Amino acid sequence: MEKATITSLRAIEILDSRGNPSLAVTVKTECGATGTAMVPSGASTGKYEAYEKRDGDKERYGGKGRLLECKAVEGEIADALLGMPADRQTAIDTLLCSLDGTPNKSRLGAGAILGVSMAVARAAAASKGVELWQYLSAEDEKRLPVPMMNILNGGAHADNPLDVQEFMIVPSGAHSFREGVRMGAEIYHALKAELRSKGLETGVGDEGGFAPSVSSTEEAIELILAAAKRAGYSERKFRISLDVAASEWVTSGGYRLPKRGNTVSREELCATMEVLCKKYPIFSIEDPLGEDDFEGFRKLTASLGDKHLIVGDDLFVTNTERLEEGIASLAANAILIKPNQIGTVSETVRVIELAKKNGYAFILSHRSGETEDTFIADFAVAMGAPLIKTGAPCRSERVAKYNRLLAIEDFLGKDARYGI
Ligand code: 2PG
Ligand code: MG
Repeated sequence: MEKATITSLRAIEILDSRGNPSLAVTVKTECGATGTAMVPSGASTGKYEAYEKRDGDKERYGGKGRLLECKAVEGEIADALLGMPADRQTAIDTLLCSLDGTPNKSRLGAGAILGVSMAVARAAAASKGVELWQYLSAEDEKRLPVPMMNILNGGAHADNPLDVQEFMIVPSGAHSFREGVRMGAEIYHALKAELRSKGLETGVGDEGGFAPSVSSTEEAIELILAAAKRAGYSERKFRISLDVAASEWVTSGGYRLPKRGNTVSREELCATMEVLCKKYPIFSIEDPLGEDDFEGFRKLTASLGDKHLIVGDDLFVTNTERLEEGIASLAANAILIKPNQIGTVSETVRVIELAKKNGYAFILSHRSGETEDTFIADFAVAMGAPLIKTGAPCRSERVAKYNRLLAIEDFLGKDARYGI
């Protein structure tokens, strides 16, 4: 038997950062190497995402248990994978997809499949005695992604009156990842002081950003600008990114802002984005329109795309077919990458390759329901990702990814490149 031959698969139900069940999968190989992976979970999920299978047993975790997925890992999946070499990632991921047999991984569950796929990669790296980012590495140049830190939360991630889901600080003018992290953290703390000085709340939302009782997008941006100033950073040093998560707003008559309650048309929404980009140092806008509105994305990309990233998250759901549709229709110029939207490591790599080939920027991303797993940090470096969004510099499930990247940067020393 080869060193990397898979000898056991184990899955246990664990908790994510919202206290909902997730699962941790552990793969062991012949040489004694192990790899464990934990899967995340979204709140503002796209309707074309791979299917996250929950038990539906109301007696346990209100129906959100993951025992069926754990059973699938230790049963059907283990039967198929035991004896296979863990370092054949593509073959294993293809096998997982065909074993499931559905287009959205709904039979075995995307959590089970992704958990196995990531744990296999980790076990293979361990069996070779290398780090995960080294094992998955697709680029010679070693690049640390620019962090997009979500320091002010709204939408489905907070109970405040803000309809826009995420307000991120992007330390684009930093010279290294660690300097970028420092800038983000300093602005985060200055934002806390700014909120206090205005008598606003400083409790945090699901991704660690503050969730004050403000309702207007402009007011939220002004607070961040004031915080950056308070922290001593000029506008040359940073930019601001938004995730509108507008799929959450779609109604038959246009877009209904769920918290404010008013309905706007696609054209009005586009006009609002154009005004924001004129007025503020906006770097990117994610999901400014709904997940089926390719035409709206095309229009906005035509008007803003030369200076801004228009990012498809729910629009593309890390899916090559949907990205191909976007490329053909000139919709968006960047894609958010979330491995659990598609369900295997190899499929995620394929969509990144497609993005690179077609000049789309790509951003590695966490989910709002996370664990301490740091797979996406290693993956970002391995893929040469220019950007990563993984929440505020607050809450350990967010900070774990930033801390992992700090360690990788330290390891790389002067070989580490940083910048968009
Ligand atoms: C998003 C994500 C992550 P969720 O919309 O980009 O920030 O949120 O995981 O809830 O889909
Ligand atoms: Mg999003």
